[in-house]
Amino acid sequence: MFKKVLIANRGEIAVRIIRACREMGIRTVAVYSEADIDALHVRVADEAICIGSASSRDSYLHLSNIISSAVITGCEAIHPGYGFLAENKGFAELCESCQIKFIGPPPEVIERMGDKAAARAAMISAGVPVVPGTISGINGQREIKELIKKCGLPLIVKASAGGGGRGMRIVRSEAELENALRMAGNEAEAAFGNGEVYAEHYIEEPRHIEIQIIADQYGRIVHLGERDCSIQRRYQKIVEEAPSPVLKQSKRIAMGKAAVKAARAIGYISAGTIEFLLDKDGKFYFMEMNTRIQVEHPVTEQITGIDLVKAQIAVAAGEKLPFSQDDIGIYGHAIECRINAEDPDNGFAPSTGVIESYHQPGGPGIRVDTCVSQGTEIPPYYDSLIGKLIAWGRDRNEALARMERALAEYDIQGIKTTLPFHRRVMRSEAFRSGNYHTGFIEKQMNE
Ligand code: MV4
Repeated sequence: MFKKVLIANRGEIAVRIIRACREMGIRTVAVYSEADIDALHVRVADEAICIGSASSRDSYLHLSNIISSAVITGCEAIHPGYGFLAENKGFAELCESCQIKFIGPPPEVIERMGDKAAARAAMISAGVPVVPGTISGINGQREIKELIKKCGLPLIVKASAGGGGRGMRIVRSEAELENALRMAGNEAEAAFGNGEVYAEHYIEEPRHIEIQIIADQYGRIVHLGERDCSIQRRYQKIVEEAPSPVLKQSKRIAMGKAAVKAARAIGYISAGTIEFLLDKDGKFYFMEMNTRIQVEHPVTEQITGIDLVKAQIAVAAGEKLPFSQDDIGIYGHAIECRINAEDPDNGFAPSTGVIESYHQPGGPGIRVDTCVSQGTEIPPYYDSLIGKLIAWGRDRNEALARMERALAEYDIQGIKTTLPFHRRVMRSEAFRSGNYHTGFIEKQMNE
């Protein structure tokens, strides 16, 4: 096992990873920007190194400063968390060339899944269901009629380098297609320096259901069930739950098998997530693969009892997965609310400043993963996620009741947060019934 690991991240996920390391007897090195000198991840790590000024580009995204910090402190591995360098192939390669283990999949796998058209092509070869559409990226001469025949209307044009909803265009009539291709291509070129786009049939009001997998170096790949992440706003997840309130056991098994097949086909190692769209007929299609630990991993941990971050570190250190598919059980139900420093009454605008008073919930079935407390200053430079509230219950009703109880206890003063919005979501008929889709927030929560 590693003796010392550097955590190339900040916020709640850095704290989460440091906790896993401590339980495993691994020493930790935090890195921080000048804006994070008083941050919790700096305080709870064994050592900490300042890597640059507040701007992410000069600190948490600064490859050489981070690598140098790992080298001079004698770290054998780097955990990138999510965001920042977690899906940066160049960073994973740099780690490898410095004989530092990158806690994540091989660089080629990061690259392949980062190209959404290439990922789609890989899934077709692997026999994993994808939405009808183009085989790979489309460039230059695009045959409009041919595309419509392949995809069917409505269709969606996506950027190969995109993901998470950036650079997409929905097309409802043949007349719109040419313009959409050009616009999406230009947008993608400007945003990613890569104008390649591809097209798929557009599935109306789908559910977003993703399967967590974990794979070791010896070919053992296990899935840990699904998370339903259909409660999103502008492609940002807000609430996640596991298991999905609508998935039948036979479908769960089929999606788990498809996810394992996908992971095996691309030589996946580490923790990863296969995202699927589920249509109204209950058919599922591969959408994207995320090659990192995700924000919403705790709901899976709560219902399986598996510590995903510890498992991820163990397989990176060359250990065999200590459990097989038959050992995985699903116990009860978990819901996660993302607590963002945003003002839901003002278009979810980021809210910065000092937390004047802070009281967090506890008690049966409640888990809070956070990096803030009374007196914490929320800087304007980074993601607005300040914590995650996770409720577990023996069934969905108990998890929901605990979540409502915990949301009522949670009190944060001094900045605006998404807490009031979550209280409304939990009260809504659509959420309570479990019968919601990815258009829920836009459709139902507009007062
Ligand atoms: C789709 C789709 C319907 N059909 N692809 C949005 C984010 C990006 N990861 C892909 N997205 C979608 N792709 C096809 N063929 C609908 C969405 C989509 C969506 C997906 C997941 C969660 C929320 C969403 C909200 C709007 C659209």
